[in-house]
Amino acid sequence: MGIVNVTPDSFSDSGLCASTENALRHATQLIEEGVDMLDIGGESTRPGSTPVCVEEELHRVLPVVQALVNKNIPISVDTSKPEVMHATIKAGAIMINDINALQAPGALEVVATGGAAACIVHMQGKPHSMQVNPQYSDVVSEVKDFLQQRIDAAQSAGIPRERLTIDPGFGFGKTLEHNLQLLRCLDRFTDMGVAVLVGLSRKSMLGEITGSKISNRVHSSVSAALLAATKGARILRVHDVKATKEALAVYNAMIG
Ligand code: 7PJ
Repeated sequence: MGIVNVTPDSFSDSGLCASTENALRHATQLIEEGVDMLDIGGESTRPGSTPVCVEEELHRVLPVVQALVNKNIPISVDTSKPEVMHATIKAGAIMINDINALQAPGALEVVATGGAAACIVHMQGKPHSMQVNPQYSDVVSEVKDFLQQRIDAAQSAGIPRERLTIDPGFGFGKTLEHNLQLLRCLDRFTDMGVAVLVGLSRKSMLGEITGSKISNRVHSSVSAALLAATKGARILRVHDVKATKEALAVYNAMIG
């Protein structure tokens, strides 16, 4: 899954994809690199970020989705807002990627009636303050319990299990040690009977390990993505599509 940010204050592109045109150019490049799916996001969720209103988010995301649906590439939309989910599913998006795990009133129903797939992400707290002092007594069990509750809620709302994906939410209200425990125990999530999606690309936990700033996190991102794949992750949310695909090609060749 290749990341396309349409946010002026986006986490890694710093405004590079601020316009529809730039976002489309970036999406086209990822398609050329062999991406399997694109994740379009109009609201930055980096630690400390502030939310945008529905109108602004739709203004950023919808034209990009509309332009990409004809390109024969599956489109996911990174949003927590039911209005944005509704409009983008109508425009042809096949998946909703929600760091708020479809907890907004109406979100489950919009995804269920729209026939879309969904990624349910764990987050402790909210983006503006989630990294202040994250605490767990047992991070793996707590994240797992939350995701199981959301799987149950989604199924009750009429979203079939086959359309669900779960994500432990690396960096979303977690210290480096929490993130490492989750990665170490990723097989406990792949055991839950729902595909696991992992987003580690260029995240600050990689910078904490290597000391590299965000523009120099390609190698650590590819390593982390590969480790997640070996532990059973089925979808990797990445910035560096070509590099990640090559790492996966080596792994796949090895395991035959
Ligand atoms: C994730 C995400 C992630 C899923 C972001 C960033 C921050 N969606 N959206 N998983 N991260 N499913 O890319 O660093 O980890 S935004």
